[in-house]
Amino acid sequence: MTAHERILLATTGWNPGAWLQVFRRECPDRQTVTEPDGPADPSIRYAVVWKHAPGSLARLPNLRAIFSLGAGVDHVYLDPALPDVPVIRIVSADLTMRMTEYVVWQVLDHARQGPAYRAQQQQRKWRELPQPAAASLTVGIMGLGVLGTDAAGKLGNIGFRIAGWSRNEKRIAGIACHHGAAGLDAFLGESDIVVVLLPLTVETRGIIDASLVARMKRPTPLGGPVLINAGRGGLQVESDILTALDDGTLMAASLDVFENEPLAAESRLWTHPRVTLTPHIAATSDPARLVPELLREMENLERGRPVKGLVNGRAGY
Ligand code: NDP
Ligand code: OXD
Repeated sequence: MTAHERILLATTGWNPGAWLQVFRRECPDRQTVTEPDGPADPSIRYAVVWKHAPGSLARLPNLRAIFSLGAGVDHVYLDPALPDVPVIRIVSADLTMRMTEYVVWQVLDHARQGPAYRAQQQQRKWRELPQPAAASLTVGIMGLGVLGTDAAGKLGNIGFRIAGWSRNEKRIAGIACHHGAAGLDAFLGESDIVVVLLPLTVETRGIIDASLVARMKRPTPLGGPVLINAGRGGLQVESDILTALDDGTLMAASLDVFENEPLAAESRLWTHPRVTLTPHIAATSDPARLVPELLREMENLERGRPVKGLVNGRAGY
């Protein structure tokens, strides 16, 4: 990339300030801007985006690639006028470790009866609950990609049995792997805690619905199946999850992502006693850690070297 070629930072809902500061520090010889000089600005070489305005990249004549500021790219493909250039997502040890921390935190919280003990504490109730050992619980990971595989490994080290579900067939040591629609029931049937780390695509939208919850394992050592979703809110049907929690089909849920974000103040999920809710923070994208990696990916692209985060546009992830 030459000095007169520029990087466009296009975000909605995220303050671009911190990203801009790091781009300008790490890449002083090229300009990073938040607005192009008109819709057909010839100087824009790369767009780095989080929920960019649909259509805003369509006429940039020299755009070489679009970089997502997250691991997920569903927000990129919302643009019906997306230019036909490579889409590249974040694949980073920093982001991966953050997600693994979240998954291990939530799995251990459910495995150690955290929600029930917090409720007992509110009532000053001293009562010991059944405590299954990690080795007697199976954690099922939906989505055995970069994030799912790492979380699976760390949970396996703690002693949990691990099952996994992916689109394509896989063989991974220590994981009972299932794949495709045909493998879903077997996967659900052996998972005491289901962790969802799927991307949001046309195939996965709304996959966590009443039908899926009804097919989850029961009975389980925790009194019923537990759901943890840190993938995307569009994967879940929130009304079905609430019904399943109310009627006991689902024991408990940890949700980091929601159909509409921020979650509406009137949603019953906020106050449900068996829901643990976080505001889409499972794995935060940290500019200081990720900008140098993004710049390395740009350089790899320019030099014809392998690009870690290259997205399969047809699959949508
Ligand atoms: P990857 O692309 O590496 O992995 C995706 C996995 O999902 C793969 O194993 C893939 O299968 C599987 N998959 C995709 N479609 C299907 C399908 N139709 N049926 C079964 N399995 C399917 O993604 P990452 O692991 O990097 O990230 C996963 C998601 O996590 C992101 O897309 C993003 O939405 C979310 N995320 C959330 C964050 C948060 O803070 N809450 C932060 C970062 C990411 P296969 O291996 O066969 O291709
Ligand atoms: C991501 C996210 O996709 O933060 O990285 O959700």
